[in-house]
Amino acid sequence: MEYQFILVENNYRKHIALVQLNRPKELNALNLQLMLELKDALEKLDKNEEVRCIVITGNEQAFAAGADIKQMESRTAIDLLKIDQFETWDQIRKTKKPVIAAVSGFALGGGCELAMTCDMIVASESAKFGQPEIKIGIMPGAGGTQRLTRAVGKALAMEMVLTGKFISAEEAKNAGLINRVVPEELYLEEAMKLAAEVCQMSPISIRLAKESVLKAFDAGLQEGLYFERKNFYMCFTSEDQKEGMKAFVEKRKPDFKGN
Ligand code: DAK
Repeated sequence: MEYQFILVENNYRKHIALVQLNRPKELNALNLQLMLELKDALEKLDKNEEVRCIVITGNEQAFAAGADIKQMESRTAIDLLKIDQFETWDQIRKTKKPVIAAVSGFALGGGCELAMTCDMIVASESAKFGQPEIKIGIMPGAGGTQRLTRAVGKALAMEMVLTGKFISAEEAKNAGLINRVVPEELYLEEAMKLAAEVCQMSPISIRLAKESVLKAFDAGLQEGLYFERKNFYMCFTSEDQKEGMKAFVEKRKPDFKGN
C-alpha cells in the first residue's frame, strides 16, 4: 500500500518505528484514507520482528484536529454504517506492540481519541486536548466518552465532552490523561526515550503485560486478575524470562531476544 497521508520509518531508532500523520495543511484531520493507511502501517509494524515499540506523532502544530469534518459533513448514518470505520479503529486498538503518542499542538476529537488509544502519551507544552464534537452537533464516537472518563474521571470528562473545552498539556498531566510534558522542542525525543526504555525489556513480557493492563478496561477485577495470572505464567515459557533472571543473578544486563 502506498501511503499518501502518513510517513513511516520502520527503524527510526533501534527497534523503534515512527509513524507521522502528514496532512499538515488540514492540521492532520483524520480522513478515511489516512485511517486506512495508519491501520495498514500498524498491522505491518506489529508483524515486523525488528520493531519492538511504535511511536505515532503529528507535527508541532497538531497531532490531529479530529476526524475530517469536510468529509463527514454530508454523510448519513447509513453511509457511516456501510463505511464501517469502526473496524479500522478497532484494528488500530488491537496493535499488540506498545504504541506511544508523541503529541504537540491540537489533539482534538478523533485526534484525542487516537492518542488515548495509544498506550502512553508524551506531550509538548503546547499540546491541547479536547473532545469538541459537541460544538458541531455530534458527540465523541471513537471511544472518547469511555477512555477519557476512565482516565480523568467523571467531572472533567463531562465538562470536556459537554462543553468542548480544551485542556492544556499540564492539566492533562495533572488529570492523569498523559505521561509526560516537556518543552516543544523535546517532545519527540522524550517519546523516543520512553520507547527506548520499553525496548530494553523482553518483547514477550511487554506484549503480555500490555494485554493485561488493557484487560483492566473491559473486565471485572476477578476476571482481570485471572487474565493477568495466565499471562504471568506464560512469561515463564519464554527464553527471555530465563535470560532476565539469570542476568540479574549474574549482575549483568539481560540480552532479550524476544523468544
Ligand atoms: N476537519 C477538516 N478540516 C479541518 C479540521 C477537521 N477536523 N480541523 C482543521 N481543519 C482545517 C481547517 O478547515 C483549515 O482548512 P482551510 O480553511 O485552510 O482549508 C485548516 O485545517 C486550518 O484550520 P483553522 O484555520 O481552523 O486553524 P485555527 O488555528 O484557526 O483553528 C482549530 C484550529 C483546531 C481550533 C480549528 O481548526 C478547529 O476547531 N478544528 C475542528 C476541531 C474539531 O471540531 N474536531 C472534532 C471533529 S469531529 C468515528 C471516529 C472518530 C470520529 C467520528 C467517527 N468513527 C469510527 C465512525 C471523530 C469525530 C471528530 O473528531
